[in-house]
Amino acid sequence: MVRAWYMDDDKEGDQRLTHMTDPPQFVNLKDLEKIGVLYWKLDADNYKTDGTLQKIREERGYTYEDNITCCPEKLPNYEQKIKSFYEEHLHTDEEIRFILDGSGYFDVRDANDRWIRIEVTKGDLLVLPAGIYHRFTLDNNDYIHALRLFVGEPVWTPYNRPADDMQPRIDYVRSLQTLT
Ligand code: KMT
Ligand code: NI
Repeated sequence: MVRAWYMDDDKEGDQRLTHMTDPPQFVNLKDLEKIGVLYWKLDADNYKTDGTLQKIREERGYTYEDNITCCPEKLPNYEQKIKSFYEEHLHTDEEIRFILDGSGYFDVRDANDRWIRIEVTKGDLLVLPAGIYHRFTLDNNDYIHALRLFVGEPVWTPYNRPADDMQPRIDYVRSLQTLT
């Protein structure tokens, strides 16, 4: 089961720590859906043949896929990339990641602009909607291997906050009214 929780206010601390509040305030999948975040648990060892990812791909129009491995040896410009993943940003399209191995945290802003930390591990398929402010960090295991999916030709460009005047942001904020 994927876990998600509200983050504490420690902005200076190590980004790779959990940053849970005391006591923890967990967030469930329904609450994530209300901010447009989608989640599926798949079998990361059999997804190529069991048809589950294929079905989601067809339903959601994901035509592109590639791999990303985040560790110093495999990721070109590792330090710079890790830093930019953790800058608060949005994209003009969905960010879709299927975790094949390792782990990490996707942080997303809720409707009240509070950070929710989503812990992802092997078998988690996470979809962040276009226009949501978010960021990513590795955890203390320092390793994640994921499939990146996309509708059409991939555009990975991050638009760092503030990007409130961008149309995908405007559309996303409007969509919150119907989701919530
Ligand atoms: C991103 O865009 O933040 C990433 O691709 C992070 C690594 S994939 C889990
Ligand atoms: Ni992103």
